[in-house]
Amino acid sequence: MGAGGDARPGLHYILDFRNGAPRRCWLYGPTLKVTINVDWICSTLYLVPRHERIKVNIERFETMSTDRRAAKETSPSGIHALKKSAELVKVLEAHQGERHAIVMQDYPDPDAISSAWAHKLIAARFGIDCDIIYEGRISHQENLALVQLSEIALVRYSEGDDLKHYNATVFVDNQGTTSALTDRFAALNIKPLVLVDHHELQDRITAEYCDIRKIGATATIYTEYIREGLLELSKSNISHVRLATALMHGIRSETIGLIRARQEEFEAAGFLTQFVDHTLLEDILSVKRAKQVMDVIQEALANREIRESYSICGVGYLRMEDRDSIPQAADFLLTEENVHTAIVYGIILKSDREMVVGSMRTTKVTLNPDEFLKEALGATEQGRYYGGGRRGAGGFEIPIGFLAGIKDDDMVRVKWRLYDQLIRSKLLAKIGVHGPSATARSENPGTRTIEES
Ligand SMILES: [Mn+2]
Repeated sequence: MGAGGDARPGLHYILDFRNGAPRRCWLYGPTLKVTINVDWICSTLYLVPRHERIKVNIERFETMSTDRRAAKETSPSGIHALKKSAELVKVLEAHQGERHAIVMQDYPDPDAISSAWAHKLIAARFGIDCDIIYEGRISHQENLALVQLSEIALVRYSEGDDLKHYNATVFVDNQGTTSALTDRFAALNIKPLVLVDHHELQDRITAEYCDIRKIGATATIYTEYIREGLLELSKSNISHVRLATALMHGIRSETIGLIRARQEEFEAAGFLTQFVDHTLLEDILSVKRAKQVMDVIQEALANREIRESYSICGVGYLRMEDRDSIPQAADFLLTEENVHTAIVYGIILKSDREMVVGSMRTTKVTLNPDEFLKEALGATEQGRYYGGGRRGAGGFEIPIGFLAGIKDDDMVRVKWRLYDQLIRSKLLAKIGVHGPSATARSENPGTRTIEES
């Protein structure tokens, strides 16, 4: 049984019906002579008895699903027509033989890494050669473990690398706002072809194929593509087992170990579990925190300010390698009783560039991190927001232009205090509290890291 890449008009599929609507559609083999078209399927499939499997010859590739959440696609009967994976097939088919760059955010997480990998394997079936590329750094220990244990080939861009040989870009788990590569590719006039993400719509780039959903993880979307036949996983294929493990890790890490998972994530995890290497997953998850991360968490704990159940902390200067300790510190602050939202930020030194980088985590269901950060921190003169997010999490990056590169100790301290107070007051204003709090705070955070760097 083949699927996905072989999906072409004139080939045959089995439709698996549940609740009267087809859930899955995959290639069966050219054995039937019946030719019907997709419109016929759309209009008559509801008459097919439940659980009945029929073989049909589809004139063009089209899949349908009841999983789809997009309200627009819901028919009056509550049955959704699934077109996204079929649409992706068409786009990939039209670009056979090309070379694509799968662009991840500068600090890729398991969701991005696993989704990028899934895309690479899917695209390979269409004769498309993909490199998974990022510009920043993989610093979170779990992510390093994921990449090393799963032997995922990633390309880390360094200044001067040639990007011209790519025909198009693919953005997964980001919409170009969190990757320095976005501008580099734009400058070379290399266009985004595919955009798959679960963050709020960012309006930065558009692509020929877009699938942006408010869902727990991008890995959930790619798992759905796989389930719909774009890649047939096999337990005996080591890279498939690793991919399934990575996707499971991606989904878990985006949903706090499935605690925040909704139906889509459970369905995806349920499907993946048959292929997952549980020992490998345990190895990835059992990685310990680095000392730097512990130090930043300590800093965050010591200096946090709790107002109206928001726990806010600036942790001072950090080396770029330790950037991932910011979200980890935010995760940690969120574990405190009566805290529903944690925001941690610091100044990252990246060669001679500096930026304030922050992470937000929330368990408050009515709080939209994307809106919160956009409203609290605003946008650049070009209208580009400093922050953004998705359900439960957000982040921001504020470049320090003119004030960057100051080496004098006193000035460095003044600069930190300035940014710390500025950001804090903007966040507090958004929360709706003003004035100083009783919480004691350090006047001199983070100088240890600048000495070390
Ligand atoms: Mn994600």
